[in-house]
Amino acid sequence: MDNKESFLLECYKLGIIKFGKFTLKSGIESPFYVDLRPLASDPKILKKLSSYLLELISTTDFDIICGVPYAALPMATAMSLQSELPLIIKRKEAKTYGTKKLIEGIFSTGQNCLLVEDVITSGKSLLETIPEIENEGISVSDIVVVLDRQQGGKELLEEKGFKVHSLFNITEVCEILRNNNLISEEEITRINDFLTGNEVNFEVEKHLTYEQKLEKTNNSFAKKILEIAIEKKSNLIASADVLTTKELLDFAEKVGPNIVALKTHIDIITDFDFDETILPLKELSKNYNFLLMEDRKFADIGNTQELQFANGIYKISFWADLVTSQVIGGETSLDCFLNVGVIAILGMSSKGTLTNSDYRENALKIALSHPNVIGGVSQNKIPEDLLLFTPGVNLENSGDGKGQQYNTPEYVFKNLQTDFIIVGRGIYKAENIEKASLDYKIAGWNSYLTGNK
Ligand code: S5P
Repeated sequence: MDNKESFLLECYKLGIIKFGKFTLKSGIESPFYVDLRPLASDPKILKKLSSYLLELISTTDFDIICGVPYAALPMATAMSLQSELPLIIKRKEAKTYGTKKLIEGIFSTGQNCLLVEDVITSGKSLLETIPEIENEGISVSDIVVVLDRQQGGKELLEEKGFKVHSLFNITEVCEILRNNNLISEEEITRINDFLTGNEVNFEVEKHLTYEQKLEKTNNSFAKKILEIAIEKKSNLIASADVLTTKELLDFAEKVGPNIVALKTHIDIITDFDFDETILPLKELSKNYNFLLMEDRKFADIGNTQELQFANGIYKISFWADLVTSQVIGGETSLDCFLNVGVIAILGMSSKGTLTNSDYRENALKIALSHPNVIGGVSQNKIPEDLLLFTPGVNLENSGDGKGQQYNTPEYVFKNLQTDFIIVGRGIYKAENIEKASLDYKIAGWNSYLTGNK
């Protein structure tokens, strides 16, 4: 992924572009809406943006810099700080008292001003702004723009003799979002139709609710987790990546009321003892009504997996309601999992994972062909016949320095249409575990409700 692409993805996460049906200032209905103002609230992003914008031009060609109010003001300020081009400020309206100035700051006649704009649409607002600057004896030859909506504005200004340097256009943005599975084909079609002047079909695909999924499934483990979700108004799975039986049981007690399932890596419990660890855990799962999901990620031939599933000290088949399994062993490797809901690992959240789109597609075929598979773990959308479980969720961090990559609950429900979020350190490392689990429960549930409106 090149730097510009990953930069755009960082910006996208701040919610700068939305897809749906939006009425623009002109009254036109647009399938996307861009608002770059949130960029200014993230100083690191604003700094990077400023560097990218400055790369589009040669600063020595200009004497001063000015942002079109308001969205471009912080951008122009950041560019001024970085390039040392002096900033002038253009008011939206002239003051009605005092100096009645429209342009504030220090400038002199004949200076060449670099104009900064966030989004260019028809170009009309720039064509109104430029004469107001030129009236002060300042010349404008170049405009840098973060995003060109490709609605003729750039061409119009270029016809009038201005050089327009844009960092992204909407086609590039869609391409990057498509490569990262963040935009659907329908949304792309709507945008293309909009840009080429064709009629836009705004009908949106509806996602199935938990109730509808419950009605559709025949798998008893899928039914169970959906019933719990509906009853507890939760789609939260807490990952109990702790090291002792005491910690595990304490954790289960604290998060129990807020979760649909507790995910374990049972082989990291240093003092594991079936009676001491599993029996009380099972009791807690009954009392608080949550499932036990053993994240064993089986990855062997069917026969070995069968042995690993039922034997050894962990005897997973005796207590787990759900297990995760890789599908690397191929078609029949999942047949050994009986009386358990299988969650297939289709795509991983870690940086550089080998689960590329080819792998995911083949893994999905295997998952879909097995009635014991209730869903998949993935960072990408999957068909609604399977439940989607998404780890790599954290409200505070974007990574852990060890390859984990995080998204927010809002992001995964909106963009991946996930069904269940899996949260580990966001909860078990929190100072107040009960509160953290409640916060994630609420964030997950609200994001689900928003996505199903
Ligand atoms: O792709 C994956 C699949 C899984 S199951 N990425 C993951 O992080 N997981 C698991 O989810 C991982 O093994 C860990 O138990 C949990 C995420 O923990 P966190 O602390 O990063 O939230």
